[in-house]
Amino acid sequence: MNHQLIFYTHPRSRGRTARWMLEECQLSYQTELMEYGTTMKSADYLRINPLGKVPALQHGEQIITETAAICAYLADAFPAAKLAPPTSQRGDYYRWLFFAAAPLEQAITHKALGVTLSDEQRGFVGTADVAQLADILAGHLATREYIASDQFTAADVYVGSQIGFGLQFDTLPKLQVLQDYWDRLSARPALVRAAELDDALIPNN
Ligand SMILES: N[C@@H](CCC(=O)N[C@@H](CS)C(=O)NCC(=O)O)C(=O)O
Repeated sequence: MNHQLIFYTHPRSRGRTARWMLEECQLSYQTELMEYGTTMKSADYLRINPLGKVPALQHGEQIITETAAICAYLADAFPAAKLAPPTSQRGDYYRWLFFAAAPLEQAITHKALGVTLSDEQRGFVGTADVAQLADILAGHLATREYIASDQFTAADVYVGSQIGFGLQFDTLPKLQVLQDYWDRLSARPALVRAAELDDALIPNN
């Protein structure tokens, strides 16, 4: 698939995770910088993402929104990067990608907003207490280097980003296993490169 990649993002957004994934794949791509409230809500961009949110990725005729989906898509579209396990061994890969995209993200968001759900509401929304989710992640990561296989995959990009942001913004408990995992990931050259590219786009940085 030799199509042009167009990456719609803002340097202070979940787009940082998608850029990390693009850099892990060592891809050339065009960055379209979108601004909150203006170009993100323009008619042109709403044709890319009707939610008017970033990140989004255009690859030929494919348009992908949702950061977890962008990570999974790139791993499949560019197999040379070896960022997805073989199809028959994707149990942990899908499990933890979706765990981070749904219950974990919901719980982190509730914590950031100071929203406390009743037990009944929690059952309905399909998430749990952020401390319980952090314990589950830490239990899984206690005996392994990477989340979904014995090698680094796109699931580490996405789950790792959620953990990294959670530790940075105090929305996840600072468990040593999570900190150690994040320390291992944040030393990766692709993440360092992605962060430099995004930071350079932040005015007065
Ligand atoms: N579920 C989406 C969420 C995307 C999202 O909420 N992006 C925020 C920035 S982190 C955004 O673009 N907000 C702009 C707005 O809602 O106007 C994902 O995982 O990519």
